[in-house]
Amino acid sequence: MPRRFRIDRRRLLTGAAAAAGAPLLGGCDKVAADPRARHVLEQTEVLTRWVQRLLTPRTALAPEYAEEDISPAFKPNGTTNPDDDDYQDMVANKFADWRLDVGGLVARPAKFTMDALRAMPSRTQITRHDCVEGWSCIAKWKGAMLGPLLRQVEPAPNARYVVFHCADPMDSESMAGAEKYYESIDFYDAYHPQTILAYDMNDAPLPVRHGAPLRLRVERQLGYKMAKYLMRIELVENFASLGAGMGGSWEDRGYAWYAGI
Ligand SMILES: Nc1nc2c(c(=O)[nH]1)N[C@H]1C(S)=C(S)[C@@H](COP(=O)(O)O)O[C@H]1N2
Ligand SMILES: [Mo]
Repeated sequence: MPRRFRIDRRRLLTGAAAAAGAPLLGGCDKVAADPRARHVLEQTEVLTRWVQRLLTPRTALAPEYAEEDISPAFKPNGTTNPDDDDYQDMVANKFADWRLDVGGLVARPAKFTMDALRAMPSRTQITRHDCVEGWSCIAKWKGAMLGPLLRQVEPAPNARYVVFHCADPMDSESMAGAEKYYESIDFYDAYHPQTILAYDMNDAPLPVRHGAPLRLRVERQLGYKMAKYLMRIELVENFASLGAGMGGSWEDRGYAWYAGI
């Protein structure tokens, strides 16, 4: 178990204790006087995450299904064919030149070919994808487990989040500037056994509409966290330098960063 887990576990318990005590104190002033509690109260989202994690074991798996449960037609959503010249060149070249670039706060930055990823520890899982828009589909996913990949690049002690940079430009009507889809998760989810970088869907290479050549599966969260068209993974200490600073393209537009289900 990585050391980070033990640290976060302690933080989790401290935070939950502060949160649980908050309503009993009656007055907000008292709560606000405790810097730890104030921190919790200022971040309701962090609180939700803590409570959820207290109620479900950290290692709990998302439900898995049988082959016969697989949806005959899995709905593609969001970007289904990135409007990006570099990406289209890769499609034309069958992704022969594609590499997954892993860097940021790591001791050993690396570029992974698809062959290298396919040779890494993998997991296959039949899971249900829940989109925030209200639909669900079940599929079988196979991919490289993110945990072993991260251990290989050696996260720096101050790395707190794993950021996924995608190939597709976000529609910039709602926000200024040319920005590409990005998402982030913390190390709880990064080291979760069902968190994989999926290259196969239903026993075939991931099709373009579902994120070829590689997409994230983070099974205990909603669909928008599952970044498709992965190009680069970056370990960071915070989100300040990314987009509008909320940790993801949809988060920058008001969605919750922690989308637990
Ligand atoms: N790069 C990228 N990843 C993305 C999206 C996107 O538009 N671009 N849409 C998200 C949303 S909202 C959902 S529900 C799922 C859809 O995945 P699917 O196309 O395989 O159904 O991808 C998520 N990941
Ligand atoms: Mo979604």
